[in-house]
Amino acid sequence: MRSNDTAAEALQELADLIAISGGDPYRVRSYEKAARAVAGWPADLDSLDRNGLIAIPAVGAHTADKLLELRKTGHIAALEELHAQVPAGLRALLGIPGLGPKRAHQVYVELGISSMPQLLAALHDEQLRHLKGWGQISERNLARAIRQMQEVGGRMPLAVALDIAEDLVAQLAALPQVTRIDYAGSLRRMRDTIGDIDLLAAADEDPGSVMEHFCTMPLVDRVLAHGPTKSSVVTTKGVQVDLRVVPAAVWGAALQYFTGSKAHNIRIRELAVHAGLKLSEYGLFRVDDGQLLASADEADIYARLGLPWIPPTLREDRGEVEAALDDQLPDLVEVTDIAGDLHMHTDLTDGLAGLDDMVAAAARHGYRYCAITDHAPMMAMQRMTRDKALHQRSKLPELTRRHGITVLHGSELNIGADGSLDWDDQFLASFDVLVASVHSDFDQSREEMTKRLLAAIEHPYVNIIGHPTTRLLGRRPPIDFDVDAVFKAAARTHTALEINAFPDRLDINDDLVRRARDHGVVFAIDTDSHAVGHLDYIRYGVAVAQRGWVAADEVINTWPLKRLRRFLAKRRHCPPTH
Ligand code: DGT
Ligand code: CA
Ligand code: CA
Ligand code: ZN
Repeated sequence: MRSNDTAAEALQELADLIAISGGDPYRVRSYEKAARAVAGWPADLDSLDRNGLIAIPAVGAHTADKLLELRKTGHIAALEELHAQVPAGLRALLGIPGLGPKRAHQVYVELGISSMPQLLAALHDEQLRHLKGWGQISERNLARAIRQMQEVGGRMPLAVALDIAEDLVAQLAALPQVTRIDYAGSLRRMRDTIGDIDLLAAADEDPGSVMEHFCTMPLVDRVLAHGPTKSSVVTTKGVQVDLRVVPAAVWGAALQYFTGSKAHNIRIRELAVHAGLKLSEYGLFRVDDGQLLASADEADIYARLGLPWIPPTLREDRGEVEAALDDQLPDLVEVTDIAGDLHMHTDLTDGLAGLDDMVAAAARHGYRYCAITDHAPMMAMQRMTRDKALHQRSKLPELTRRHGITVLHGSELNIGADGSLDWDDQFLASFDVLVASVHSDFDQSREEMTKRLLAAIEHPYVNIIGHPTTRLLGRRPPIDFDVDAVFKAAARTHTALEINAFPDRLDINDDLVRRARDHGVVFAIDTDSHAVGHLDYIRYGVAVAQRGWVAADEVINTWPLKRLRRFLAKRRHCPPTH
């Protein structure tokens, strides 16, 4: 983990614990802001001296000293003190949307609740509605929020699992006995949430020592099983990791087997059986004489079954085996196909980095273009104005020259409860690109929500619908709307749907992407970056697109600038009819 992430986590925890213990809200906010700033800061924190730390926005002298203390001693004394005061289970309750630190403090002080089971019991007994400032509605909302959290179960977001897995893979790869190492399972298939992490290593000499090393790594909290070829551990963060060690000669068969999905493997094994073959994690064998046909290389196994290699992101038994048999596998979009990011924020609204830094970062990614899409005024907390937008626009030509990347001027509009948008149509027409998103009134009826989205899609100046379902993994369910009606309208009006790559959004998800494709919708894979480092999230958006069978040509931000501009300008000449 980057030292910035560790530090941000400590600051956020400090903020949470001060809030729960009823401390100064000003201090809470300032630690929260500092946590976000540190996480998004491009330079490695460990490389900065005290002045360098203070130069980070929202980090003052006081916070800088805390960060230095953390670096020197490995902990922050003030945080340790709070740990001793606040029951461990209480902080976990903060993760429940709608509870928040104030109410967590209240339920702890007034009802003695400091864990999820206690909270569920209090909900069951209808105790919460009687607390000051609550009532039946708050109680019902809390119950609903908890149900939503439980639906995600113990699964973690893809990005969290990938960070841990890449760290472990790098550590194990350093062992001389390990000749190959990779992650398999749902992680290799890049599902949006991951149950547990499956690692596969090849080692011909002393595999036991690889296991020994794995089970005693510093980030291991508990060992669930420790065997000669398979071990399972739980990390200090509560994540289960399985490691299997196999001989290099069966690497391909084992990788194929442990990548899954189970449903895909069942289909593949059926094919084998029909051909008089037997497939297992040890290889592909002929049934009659037991002859081994393939095992070292994954692609060989598919080839021996008469199939092209099937990309892991497709292995869900959603038609990929039939498509492979017919030689009709899609030519999937790849990260290297992305020519620009069309959804980026700056510190003019709620981003952390300035305009120049964001554009420079997009240029460093090798993009040919990017769009700056700061929030529009309807989100009142963003304090956007027409003048600010125009001033921002005036700086773009110079940035385009300086960084050698075309900077489009956009905005992320808010789709109001009635489907209306920010600003007047004349002003809207002056932007290069407009993203429109739902940011409020999530609880509308299906009819209202459908009408609302259709209104935005029908608006001739709206190019992209941002994070269309507004879901937040484990925190907010998707909004409810008539998916087919919305996708049909998007296809007809040439309005792209966003595949938002931000790790806790991944919105729309793979199933919806697939369904939108069937309607002929085109997509924009965007990061919704609020900091320089967020541009790297593009890989998660591309993974969702691949899982939805999307080819590069169906993604508007793979297109050359000229074609993109034609798409964006398409309906600008016909004035809105409302
Ligand atoms: P997850 O961990 O819930 O996100 O999903 P997976 O797909 O990683 O599932 P996991 O960890 O239970 O197993 C990893 C892979 O191992 C799975 O994708 C396919 C393979 N596998 C595990 N159990 C079976 C089984 O009973 N039959 C078959 N064919 N494959 C299995
Ligand atoms: Ca797994
Ligand atoms: Ca597993
Ligand atoms: Zn948004």
